[in-house]
Amino acid sequence: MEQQTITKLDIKFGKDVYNGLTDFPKHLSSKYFYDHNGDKIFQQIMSMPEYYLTNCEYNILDRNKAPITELFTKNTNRINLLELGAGDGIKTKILLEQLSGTGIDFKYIPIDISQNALDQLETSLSMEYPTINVETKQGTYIETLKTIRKEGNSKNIILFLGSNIGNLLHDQALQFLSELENSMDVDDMILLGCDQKKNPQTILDAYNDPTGITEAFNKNILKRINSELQGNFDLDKFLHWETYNPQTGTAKSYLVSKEAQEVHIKSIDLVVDFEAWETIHTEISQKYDDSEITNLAREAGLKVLKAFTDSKKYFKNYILVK
Ligand code: AVJ
Repeated sequence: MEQQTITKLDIKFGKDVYNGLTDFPKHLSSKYFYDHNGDKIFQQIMSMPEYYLTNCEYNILDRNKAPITELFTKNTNRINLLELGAGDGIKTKILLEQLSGTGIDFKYIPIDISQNALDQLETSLSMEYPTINVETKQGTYIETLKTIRKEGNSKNIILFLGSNIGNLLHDQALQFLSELENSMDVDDMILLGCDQKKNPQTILDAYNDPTGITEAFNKNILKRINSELQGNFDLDKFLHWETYNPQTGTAKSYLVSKEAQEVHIKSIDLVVDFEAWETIHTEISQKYDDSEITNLAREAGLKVLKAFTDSKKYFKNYILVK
């Protein structure tokens, strides 16, 4: 067998898995869904009819690209478009194309933890929009943001789309927005995509598709533990379970052990015992309303300048400023 090099990331993954599976109740972080396989499954999720989020945001950006980019380019002749967790960039391309038409001097700076995702994005952009100035940055969001120096009167626009903020607990979201605020000058802006509270059934359906794509996504974390940490999870012995609490707006994903079982994870030297029907909590997907976003922004030292939504008010994109 090929010699595997152990990277800093493997060590962090191992530690987090160890801590999560020895805690009570057990948990694992959704940030570990996204390896090459997880990225592919997430692409499938985005094209499922039940997963309304991507389409809604696409339509919001497409219908409002003129006023949005007008706000971006106000009082400046040069902008940096910084995107946190760029993914495939399909939604961002709407804004890039619109900005190209304005003749403003701009640079697109996608920031992602995955070099692979950035390489793919760079290739597709260079084919579709060869004249756009792109500079990819590999790293974690806040640390990378801090390294970006502005020149002259350039303005930073931070894109945080897709309701990715929903994966954070309230305190983490607040901390995150405060750190963004800290990196901003007066004219800088955030374009934040937030999934909204709605009929609870619509939300449950988005995270509970009958074809099992979301189940495979959730279980990908077990698959990664098996391949990267020498675990022996039997994926068929767990089921995917989704809950939504309409009072708090929190959707939660779990993996539920169908029977009492013992799992070995060799590289972190761990034996994990599961009772029958014991859970591993894997993800939260927070849903918001306007007053929650207004309060969250205010607590972080920001204010809502404008909000854009779709006809059903399923999803909103907020412009936040200092
Ligand atoms: C990428 C975090 C926005 O929470 O809706 C999709 C991930 N999880 N289906 C979400 C996800 C299950 C998604 N985000």
